[in-house]
Amino acid sequence: HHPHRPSVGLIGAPFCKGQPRGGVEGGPDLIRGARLVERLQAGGCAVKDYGNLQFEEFADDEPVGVVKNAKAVGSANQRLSEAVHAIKKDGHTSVMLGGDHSLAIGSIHGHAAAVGELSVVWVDAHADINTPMTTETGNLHGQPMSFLLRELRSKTPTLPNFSWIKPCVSAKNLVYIGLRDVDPAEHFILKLLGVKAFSMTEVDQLGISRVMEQTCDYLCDKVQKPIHLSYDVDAVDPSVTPATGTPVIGGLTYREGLYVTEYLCQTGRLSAVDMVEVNPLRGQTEQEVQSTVGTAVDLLLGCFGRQREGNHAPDYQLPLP
Ligand code: 5AB
Ligand code: MN
Ligand code: MN
Ligand code: MN
Repeated sequence: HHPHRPSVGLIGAPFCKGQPRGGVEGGPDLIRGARLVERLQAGGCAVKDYGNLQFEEFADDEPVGVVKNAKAVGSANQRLSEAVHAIKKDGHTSVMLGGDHSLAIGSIHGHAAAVGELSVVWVDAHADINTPMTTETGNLHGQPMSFLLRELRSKTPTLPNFSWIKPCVSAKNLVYIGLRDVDPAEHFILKLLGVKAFSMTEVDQLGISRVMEQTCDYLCDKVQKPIHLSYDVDAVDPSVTPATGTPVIGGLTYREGLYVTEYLCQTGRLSAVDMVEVNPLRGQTEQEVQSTVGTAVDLLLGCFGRQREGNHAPDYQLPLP
């Protein structure tokens, strides 16, 4: 492989209990089936596939207030946290294939356990920062950031199987891109904590290049921390990624979505990536599923050095006549 390309440690998390719609557990194998590993390798990356995690089932996973499947989500994320921790200790850039976005709890927790302070770039139509007290749906895929932020520690009750979680992200090290469906309580929390957020309005105002410039100026200002990119495919417009659980009109174009990954790649600090919420059962047609999965793969290739201008190996030799 090319020495300047990172090695990728791939972990599949076929988990759906952070939300009510079946199918999202098919994400990891579907993304692998679109030849992710082969295409990363063709681009010069070394890839180690750690396979799919298996998760414990709970017969007695009663709602806690309105919050659903807490035991299953807590347990799955504890396993994922340990897996991502190990992948980082093995020296790879971690790639977690979801599964629903509640998995960001374990992925970010395990990443932070291995590297210490990190920056989080959260690309999503949604802020996923409801607490168990503010959630209206009870779905934990709308709450992961509330368990990870140090500033929200006193605002979140400890759910069953969540006691292992240590909040490990500071609000000043979090940037959102692509927001366009934020609940009132979430909007209050973003303002309360002063979280940096580029909603679709800012993407319209500034253009994606200045959004990324400002994202990195903001995060890079301080020490050069590793970056965790948590990419929800619903950040991209549903005309491009329709096969997802909570599509919202007015999203990033394919090109804007890809630009985010290309830009973060060239910082050289991308240390872990989540690709979540690909749900094959939410596509109306085979074409809708293929467009969603193909985009997810392209976004991951963008994270690992694929450029639209083209690429060639450092040792490329022009064939002679
Ligand atoms: B996703 C909503 N805010 O809390 C909630 O897809 C939607 O991981 C959450 O971003 C969407 O249920 C979760 C209404
Ligand atoms: Mn090579
Ligand atoms: Mn999300
Ligand atoms: Mn979302």
